[in-house]
Amino acid sequence: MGVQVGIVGKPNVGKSTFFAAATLSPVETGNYPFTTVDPNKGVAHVVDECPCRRFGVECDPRNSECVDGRRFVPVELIDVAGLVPGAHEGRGLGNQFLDDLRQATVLIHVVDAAGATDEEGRPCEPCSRDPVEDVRFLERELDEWIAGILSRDWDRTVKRASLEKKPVSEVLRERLAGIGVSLEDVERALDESGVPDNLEEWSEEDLRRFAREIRRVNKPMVIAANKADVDCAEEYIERLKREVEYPVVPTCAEAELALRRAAERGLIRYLPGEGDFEVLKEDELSDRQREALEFIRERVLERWGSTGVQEALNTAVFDVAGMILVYPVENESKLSDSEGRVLPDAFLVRKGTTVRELAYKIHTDLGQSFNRAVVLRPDGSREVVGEDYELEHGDVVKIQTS
Ligand SMILES: Nc1nc2c(ncn2[C@@H]2O[C@H](COP(=O)(O)OP(=O)(O)OP(=O)(O)O)[C@@H](O)[C@H]2O)c(=O)[nH]1
Ligand SMILES: [Mg+2]
Repeated sequence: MGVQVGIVGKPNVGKSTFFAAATLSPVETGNYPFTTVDPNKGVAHVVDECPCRRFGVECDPRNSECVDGRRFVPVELIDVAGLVPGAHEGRGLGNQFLDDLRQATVLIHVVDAAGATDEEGRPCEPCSRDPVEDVRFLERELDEWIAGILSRDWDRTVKRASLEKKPVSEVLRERLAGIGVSLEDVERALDESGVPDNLEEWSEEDLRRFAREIRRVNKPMVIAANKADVDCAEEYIERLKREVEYPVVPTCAEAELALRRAAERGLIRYLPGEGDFEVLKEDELSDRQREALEFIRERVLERWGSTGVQEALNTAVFDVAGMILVYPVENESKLSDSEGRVLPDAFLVRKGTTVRELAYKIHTDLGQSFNRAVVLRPDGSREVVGEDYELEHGDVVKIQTS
């Protein structure tokens, strides 16, 4: 499965606006197939410099898009139902919210940096609700949810495990398999939480501490401080940056949506992530549209550098989830696949992935018959590497079979 990004937060903070903006195609046509299975699931993109620039070639992508030397690589985005306090006990759309999150690789927690919605997402006096509170509350809900999954039938599980002499990490992984927790996640969380080695000695408090670490390793998070166009946002964003352990990206989802829509209609030239746009059809703009665009330029782009939506996605996938992009090719000199498509695919893999693991991801046969690989450089040099070579972000690599 690919990378799944979950958009979470209390009601009314702008999750659906963020989702709508991020899933509007950033480019004219998508040339890879995708179908929307669910209204709240869609395809968004992370963006990086395309290697075509460094190599001075013209690319012909298949699983992604290249516009002006920027490579747009698809990821799955989920608009999760608004979370209210007590969700883990089933309040609001509680369980649906949590179910939606099970397979998420990383979360974008959208908060209202205008401070104009209370803890349940109801409108309140602007600048009166501290978004740091919302971060704490979401952490608590997630922790309770995970602790709840762990503690179901706890005594029986512990007894059985000790009879069967099953390793602790295996027992815990099985319990948490439904939320996509790996053995590696469990081992890291065991390490970080410092709980007893023997499950029979775990107190209620140990279980919670462990649940908290699982959340930190398995559902890492970036904060999208949304509604950054509103007056008191600046102050709240500073506060968030000081108080929380996650990256904080100021966003204005509404502006991103307006820009992408205008670009889609050919009214402006705008690429997601950029700090400005260019009006293409001045005479087709209504006065209201012109005003809205001016507002976006002054209040959002000039103030924050961009709308932040693209930056939030990139930060989530690259910095927080620790993914990198690599480009496998078959033909070394042309940097193409067997059909002659230049730099056809961008693969999102975890940092630390070896070149052999990449081969397996491309095709089981390729993994099995792997012999060595060649990392190609723009200056024409090539580095022959063995199966344990850990891929680096941006690597263009040819896999050789025996
Ligand atoms: N000022 C401002 N308002 C925004 C921004 N993004 C969204 N909004 C407004 O916030 C309100 C809520 O937006 P939604 O996207 O529906 O919020 P949500 O989080 O999906 O809400 P639920 O689905 O109820 O959980 C709408 O009135 C949006 O227009 C923004 O960047 N700036
Ligand atoms: Mg919504």
